[in-house]
Amino acid sequence: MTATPAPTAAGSGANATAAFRAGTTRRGPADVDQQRVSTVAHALLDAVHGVIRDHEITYPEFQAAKQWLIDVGEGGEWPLFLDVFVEHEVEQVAERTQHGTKGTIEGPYYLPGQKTLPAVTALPQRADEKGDVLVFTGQVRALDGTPLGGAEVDIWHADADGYYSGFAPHIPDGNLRGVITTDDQGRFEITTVQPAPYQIPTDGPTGKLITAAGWHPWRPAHLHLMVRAPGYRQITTQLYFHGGEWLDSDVASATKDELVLTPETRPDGRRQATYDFDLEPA
Ligand code: MBD
Ligand code: FE
Repeated sequence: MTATPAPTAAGSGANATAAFRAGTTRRGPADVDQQRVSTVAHALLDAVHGVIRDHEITYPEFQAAKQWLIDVGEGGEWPLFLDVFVEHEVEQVAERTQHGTKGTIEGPYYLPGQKTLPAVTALPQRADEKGDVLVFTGQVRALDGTPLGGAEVDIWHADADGYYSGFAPHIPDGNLRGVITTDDQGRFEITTVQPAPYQIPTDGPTGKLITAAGWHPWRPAHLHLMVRAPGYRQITTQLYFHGGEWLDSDVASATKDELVLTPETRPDGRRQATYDFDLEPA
């Protein structure tokens, strides 16, 4: 049987709700001090009230917004919506205190506990995995240049059709995901395939808002990474591709000039890209 891969929102954006719940321990506790809650909740409501006044929101519009909010929750798309339209601002605040390699948003499709792999490796992939071969090399080091052997490069990315394993039912679990340990010089060489741009599922409430507003639903092609070493602050980031479509208009507003790879085509036809990660002390 040849099924055309056509994951619906229920098969991707919605699954991110279960993945988010499972990740509670990884994220640490939020500040729930009463004064903090009161200040932030007031500021948020003030902002909403301001929009209503400034744009003279009508009753039908208010009720349509209420229905849409209900739909996002019932469709399990809060992680998708919030990571696309809000997370970048939280990350910008975090960035104020971060040195070394730039971070960017995690997004909704990280899954912990993937296969551990040696410094020179290929990511788990299907025998007939579609797409151009991409060899991603680099070095993990401290801010002072010390190579960090035994560091972890936790990588995940979409396939050549733009779908993520664990969130699209036709892809085997763990596909194009892995946790690489660097060699004693902090180096790694990961063979994988070039990911495609990612399209926000158009059949769910997030996609419906995007369509209703006449926006586009695309993220440029990207690799997701967490890079960690004991005693250093973990970096969560993404790497993009020079000349890639949507690089200048990411729907998730998560690109940064410092995070763009320029792959070279080797004589054997494979594309090779290099990026070094600089971690600051924890
Ligand atoms: C993605 O692949 C992604 O990286 C983000 C941030 C949001 C939705 C899908
Ligand atoms: Fe992504």
